[in-house]
Order: sequence, then C-alpha cells, then structure tokens
Amino acid sequence: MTDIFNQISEIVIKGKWKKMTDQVNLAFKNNITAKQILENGLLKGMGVVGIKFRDGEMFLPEVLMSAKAFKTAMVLINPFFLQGEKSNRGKVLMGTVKGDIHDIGKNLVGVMLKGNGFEVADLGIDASTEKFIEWIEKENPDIIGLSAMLTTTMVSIQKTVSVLIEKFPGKKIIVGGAPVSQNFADSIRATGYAKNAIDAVELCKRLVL
Ligand code: B1M
Repeated sequence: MTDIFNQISEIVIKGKWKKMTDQVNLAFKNNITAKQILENGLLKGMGVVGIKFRDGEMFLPEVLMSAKAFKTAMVLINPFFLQGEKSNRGKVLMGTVKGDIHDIGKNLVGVMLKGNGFEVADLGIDASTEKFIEWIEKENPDIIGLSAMLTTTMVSIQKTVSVLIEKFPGKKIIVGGAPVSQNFADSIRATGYAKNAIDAVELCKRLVL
C-alpha cells in the first residue's frame, strides 16, 4: 500500500501525468479510498513540489506538469467525494482572485462542498472584482469564496472584499489559500476563513445555519 502512495507522490513530483490514471486505478483495485489517494499520495507529492519549487530545485514548466498530474488524478477521484449528501444546503460562489491562476486548492474546496450538499458556482481564476460582482448578481450565492495563493494577490482579496462588502451588505464572504490567515480575514472584515477544504465545509455549514 505504501508503495502505491509513494508511486502516486512520485508521479506528481516528476510530473509524469500520463502514468497517473493507471496508478490511481491500481490504488482502487487495492481498495484504497479516494481520500487516502488524496492525502497520502497527491497532497504529499504536491508538498514536495512546493518545497523544491521554493528552493529552486524545480521550475515553472515542471510544476505545471506536476499540476497536470494532480488534476489527472482529481478527475478520477472526484466522483467519490461527490457521492455525499444530496441535500441542498445553499450555494457557494468560488473564485481565485485577480492576478492569481492557482486553482487546485479552490477546486478541491469546491468538490468537498459539493459532496457535502452545497451547490457550487465556479467563476475560475484571475477573477477581477467586476467579474465577482457580475457572477454574484447572476448566481445570487449564499456564500462568496475567494482564494489566493500568492502573497502579492492577498491585495486582490482585500480590494475585492472591500467592494463586495459595500455593494452586497450582509453577504457572507469567506477567504482562504496558503498565505491567508484568520488575522488577515478579520483585518479585511471577511465573514470567515478556512485553512483547508475540510474546514471550508465546516465553516460554510455554520454560515448557512
Ligand atoms: Co505557484 N506558487 N506560482 N504555481 N505554486 C506557490 C503558491 C508557492 C508557495 C511556491 C513556493 O514558492 N514554494 C509560491 C508563492 C509564494 C508566495 O507568494 N508566498 C508560488 C509562486 C511564486 C508562483 C509563481 C509566481 C511562480 C512564477 O511565475 N515565478 C506563479 C504565479 C502565477 C500566478 O498565479 N499569477 C506560480 C505558478 C504556479 C503553477 C501555474 C505552475 C502551478 C499552479 C497550477 C494550478 O493551480 N492550476 C503552481 C503550483 C502547483 C504551486 C504549488 C507548488 C502547489 C499549490 C497547490 O496546488 N497545492 C504552491 C506551493 C505551496 O502551496 N506550498 C505554489 C495543493 C492544494 C490542494 O493546496 O492550493 O494550498 P492549496 O489549497 C488548500 C488551502 O490553501 C485551502 O484549501 C485547499 C485544499 O485543502 N484553500 C482554501 C485554498 N483556497 C481556499 C479558499 C477557501 C478556503 C480554503 O475559501 C474561499
């Protein structure tokens, strides 16, 4: 079993995305769950990629291949996360803010929310404040979620949140992503902050009570 997780991690680290489907199917044949594949294989591998990227041992094109490998696996494991509750707890609009194209974490949060009875509208990446406004008017979500992965795009979160608070008073706004913290969320008057996908689900459940 450990060997299968290591293989999945290695495929992410080496960006050998074409090998991912076979490896995930092998994991399923060995009764390994989607959650185990995610936590013990994919996230472990992406953690190593993050360190190597930071330390200059991996470069952008390689990290792109790692992201492709991660996403290839997500396509296969997503259906298992989506088998959860069928109830409609409310609608969450999710987007990655302006200047930021990271979407793996945002997508994972979206999948977990869907699996827990939320409807999710995804406005994608690099989303301007205007795009958030347009989608809020179109989708009328109960909760608006903003994701950012760069210290530089925390400013985009701040800018967008401050406009949304003025334009949609009372709307619940949550924020998340690697550089974001509870302190930051409080400082920009967001309704809530979640560290990861599991916490995001719990937070959204509390907010729609
Ligand atoms: Co980028 N990148 N990257 N990158 N990248 C980071 C974020 C970085 C930490 C790497 C590093 O240096 N160690 C660093 C940021 C440093 C900083 O600002 N402090 C960095 C950099 C610098 C960059 C570029 C600027 C590099 C360059 O061009 N020179 C560039 C920026 C491009 C841009 O956005 N304008 C860039 C590009 C890329 C790729 C395109 C190659 C690729 C993204 C592919 C994609 O997403 N489609 C990429 C990747 C893959 C990473 C790392 C390695 C992995 C991110 C990831 O997917 N993690 C990342 C390193 C790291 O994070 N340690 C890194 C897995 C994912 C499941 O976790 O995204 O954290 P995460 O999501 C979690 C939580 O954060 C939370 O829940 C999720 C699930 O549990 N969460 C929320 C996220 N959003 C949430 C929203 C919520 C609630 C919770 O509510 C709304």
